[in-house]
Amino acid sequence: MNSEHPAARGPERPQAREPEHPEERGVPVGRRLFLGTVGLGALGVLAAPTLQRGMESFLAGASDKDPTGLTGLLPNGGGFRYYSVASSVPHKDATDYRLTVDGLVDRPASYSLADLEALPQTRLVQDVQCVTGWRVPATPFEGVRLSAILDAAGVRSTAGAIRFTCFDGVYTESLTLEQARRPDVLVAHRMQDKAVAHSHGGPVRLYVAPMYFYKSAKWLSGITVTEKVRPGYWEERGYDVDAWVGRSNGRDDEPTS
Ligand SMILES: Nc1nc2c(c(=O)[nH]1)N[C@H]1C(S)=C(S)[C@@H](COP(=O)(O)O)O[C@H]1N2
Ligand SMILES: [Mo]
Repeated sequence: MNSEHPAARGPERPQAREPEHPEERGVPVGRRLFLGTVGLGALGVLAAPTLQRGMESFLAGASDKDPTGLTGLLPNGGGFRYYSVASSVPHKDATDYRLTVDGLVDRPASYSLADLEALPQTRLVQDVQCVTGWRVPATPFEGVRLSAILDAAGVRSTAGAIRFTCFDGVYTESLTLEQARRPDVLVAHRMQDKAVAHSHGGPVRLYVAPMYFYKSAKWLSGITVTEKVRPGYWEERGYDVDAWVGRSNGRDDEPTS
């Protein structure tokens, strides 16, 4: 864990959750957090509320340190909020952007932006849902299916998962191989029918349509095929690895009972 980051500092540091209790499955999140609190005893009392506030307290921390007060307002356009766990991120463009593919593959590769643009393109339009509650309806993303990049690399039979790394130097994400091969998972270079802006993770970000937006790693620079899932940045801090919208520890819907 990197103690330089506001999210990793101080009494509000999100605590890792114990593995999910079986009886929590499928229960709406408010109820689930309550059950988790009871089930986990003293640890739960600390962990559940801090987990719930993890990303918000991170953002609050970022704006506290910003004398201009602009961080908290960073609109990122059309209902999006700007998230970065790194305080500054280098800018990359068509001249210096590279995406490397390595790990348990027969043909490691390095793609430029032009290489990615030359491959067959897929455009998806679905709602973006952040685990902290905000949603942006019907957002177009366009790029190369992750499955095509994996097929080109020749994934070995021992492989079971993907680890994603980012040129912010901090953020990581993960998917199982099965999830990564879904047709609604893209290596995206367009968002809202424009080139992905730097603030949105450009020139290339991951887009995992069926999952909470934290799975959609910005400033994507590495795809490593691994044997097992290695939990990503927010997952190490308690968020679900399987981040299906409405079926994981987010807040898609209020409890219905
Ligand atoms: N590299 C990187 N990717 C990231 C994040 C981050 O902090 N760093 N935050 C995630 C979260 S929690 C969200 S909601 C979205 C926000 O994307 P946006 O800034 O385009 O709104 O990016 C996701 N991908
Ligand atoms: Mo998020």
